Amino acid sequence: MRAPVRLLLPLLGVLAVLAWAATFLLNSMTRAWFERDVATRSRLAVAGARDAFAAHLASADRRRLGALLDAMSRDEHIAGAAACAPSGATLARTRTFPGGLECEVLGASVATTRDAHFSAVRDGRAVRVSIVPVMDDGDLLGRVVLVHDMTYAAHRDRAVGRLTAGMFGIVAALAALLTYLMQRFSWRSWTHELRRVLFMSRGARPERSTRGPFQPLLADVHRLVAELASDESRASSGPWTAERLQATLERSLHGEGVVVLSNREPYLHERTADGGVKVVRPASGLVTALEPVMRACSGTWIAHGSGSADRDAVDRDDRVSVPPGEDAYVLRRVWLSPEEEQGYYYGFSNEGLWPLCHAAHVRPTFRAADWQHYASVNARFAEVASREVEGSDPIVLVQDYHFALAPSLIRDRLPRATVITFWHIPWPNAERFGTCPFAKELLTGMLGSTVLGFHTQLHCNNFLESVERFLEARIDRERQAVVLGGRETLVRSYPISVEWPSEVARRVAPAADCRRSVWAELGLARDALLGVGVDRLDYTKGIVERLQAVERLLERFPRLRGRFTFVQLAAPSRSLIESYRALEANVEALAARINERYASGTYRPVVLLRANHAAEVVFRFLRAADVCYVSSLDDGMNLVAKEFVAARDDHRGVLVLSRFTGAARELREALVVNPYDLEESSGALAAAVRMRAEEQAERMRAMRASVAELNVYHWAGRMLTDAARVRRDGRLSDRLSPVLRAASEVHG
Ligand code: ADQ
Repeated sequence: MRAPVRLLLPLLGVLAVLAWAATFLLNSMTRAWFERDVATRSRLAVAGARDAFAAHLASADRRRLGALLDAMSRDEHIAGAAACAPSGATLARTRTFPGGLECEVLGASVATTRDAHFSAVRDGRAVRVSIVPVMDDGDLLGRVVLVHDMTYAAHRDRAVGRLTAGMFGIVAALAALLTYLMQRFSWRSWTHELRRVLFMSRGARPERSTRGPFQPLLADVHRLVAELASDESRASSGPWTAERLQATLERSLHGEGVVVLSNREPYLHERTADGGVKVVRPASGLVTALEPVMRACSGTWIAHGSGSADRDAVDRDDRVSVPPGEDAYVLRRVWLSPEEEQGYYYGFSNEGLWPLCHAAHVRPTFRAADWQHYASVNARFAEVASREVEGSDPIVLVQDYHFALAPSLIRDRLPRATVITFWHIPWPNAERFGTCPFAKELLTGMLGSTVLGFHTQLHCNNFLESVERFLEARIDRERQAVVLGGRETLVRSYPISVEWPSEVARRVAPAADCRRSVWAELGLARDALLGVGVDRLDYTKGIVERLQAVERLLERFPRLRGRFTFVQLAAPSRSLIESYRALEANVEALAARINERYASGTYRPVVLLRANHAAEVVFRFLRAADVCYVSSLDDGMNLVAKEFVAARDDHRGVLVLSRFTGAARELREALVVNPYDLEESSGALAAAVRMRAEEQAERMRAMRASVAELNVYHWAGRMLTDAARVRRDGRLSDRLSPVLRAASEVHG
């Protein structure tokens, strides 16, 4: 055997031992992090609902304890939860609570007043059990048992194992390559090369200034392992805030500013009657959600300039810094001709895609001419986006159904871009989607994205089903990804939300003051009861059904006549479209009919305030209300429901919420109704105005805890973190492929 080959075998042995040791070490470290994280999260979860637990444990109220535990175990990592009496008896537990861990069985572990944590295996799954006592002035009221599903930790362990094995493979390949080089060169130069590679991979300086061909690769692997570890620890470190989002962007995405693409702009400059200019925030869920994210991340927001004074406000490059006075990011306006706006916005987007995606009984209209405009406007925005970015691998956030084609157009121009697309409205089932003559083009366009997000898993499933039906693409259900033409798109659910803590809520007066001023403004009697609705005038929002429920309420409960008033804040929307004009007329006629039936003296049961109100006005009404009714017939999420919760820091007010909203999946403590069922919805309104203050507070606390945790920074943070992971994997394989190619060429 020649000397180099003789040396190679022991070297491979040493590398194998090193790889095993590294895997073992990394696994022990990450395992310890996960366990610490689980303990902290358990303590925080119980502390967050401490008051409610204390009350229900004290009264041994099994039903309410059950509801609280159900709310807690909505966290995807919690496999089950139980509440134990101080005696060790089980008071309540979730349906999914694994057998064999009941309070009676835990026995000795629950004997102290300190929290305890241990690992176990249940039903073949690794779990971590946390037992957290609930104390009151030194007295033990009971304990909460949380069983965490640790399968994800096992996945991470395997990932670390794979990464280490990958490193071993790479180093082994390098060793083989070096063997070959040694055959060609001298023993001395071989050992020199080996020393250089190994030393440099550990960060030591090379003997000479030349960089070995493998040094950047090994340095990358080291950096990626470090990033993986730091990402994991960050991912589980406390609530999402603007600061944490910024930090994620900086560390995981190296501080690259993001470029956002949307139709609606966050600020419009509008000319006023007296010749001045005012800045307006449009009534749009997309803007509500994305604006605080952009303030945190900075970058450029590209949107259609639709305000009457928009052109006067921009510089030579059609840019203006916003928010006015704060200059946190740049708004880049794109101008459209009236024909383009008609075809792309009113036509294909809002007469085609909007009714196609919402089950609200308005027939979609697809015109070939509208499609042409839609395609050309998408191409224009994609071109502007590729000019606005910095570098060749930017992060572009494409927003909503106006830009289904943009992701692949951006990818054609910038193959290394990370394109995150979010679809803010529902995705219909494949059958329904197939009625669109441009189904294939839309799907192919969207699959230019790196990450594609919807509000709910149901919408993701519908999308995957549509891809399966209409495209020749591979669907990887385990990774929730689609592979088309060798490119992968992750398809995940990211439930959108509002900023928390809410800046607007901070600026608005306390609830009692809001109530006083709204009462005065509407001329309400002292004992009046107030219901509120806030929407764009859109047929998907169920405003007709809402007013019908108010009418039915007054029919069924005569004592509420003269007392119950429903105020509807309604922003005119898409008024150039016939179905929207018909809706406005319907809503007005219905309000007039109810008022005619039940008005008396100064009392009017329905008040319509038709305007795009300032956010502070919206919050003032939400804070003043006894009940907020969100009655959408189909709604991706619905942010008004979450704004109502954010506004109610007084823990009062009841949310009546349509079960056809994405929000109903999170806000379980709302009174959830079918808005088509007027008996059910009017009954829920009656129950809402009669609800005891303690029950209101209890429900509101639970909803506030949920919105606080799953806030808009959580939404954006999860998407960016997923994108960062894909980006990192891509960079690693970019770095690996030339080296592996070189190695195989050398061997070949
Ligand atoms: P939208 O259909 O616009 O959003 P929504 O989520 O309810 O609906 O948000 C509306 C926003 O506009 C809220 O911030 C609300 O306060 C504001 N608004 C409504 N009426 C107003 C009025 N009269 N005056 C002033 N402001 C008003 C789309 C999808 C939703 C999804 C969001 C975000 O249809 O399902 O929740 O995007 O993804």
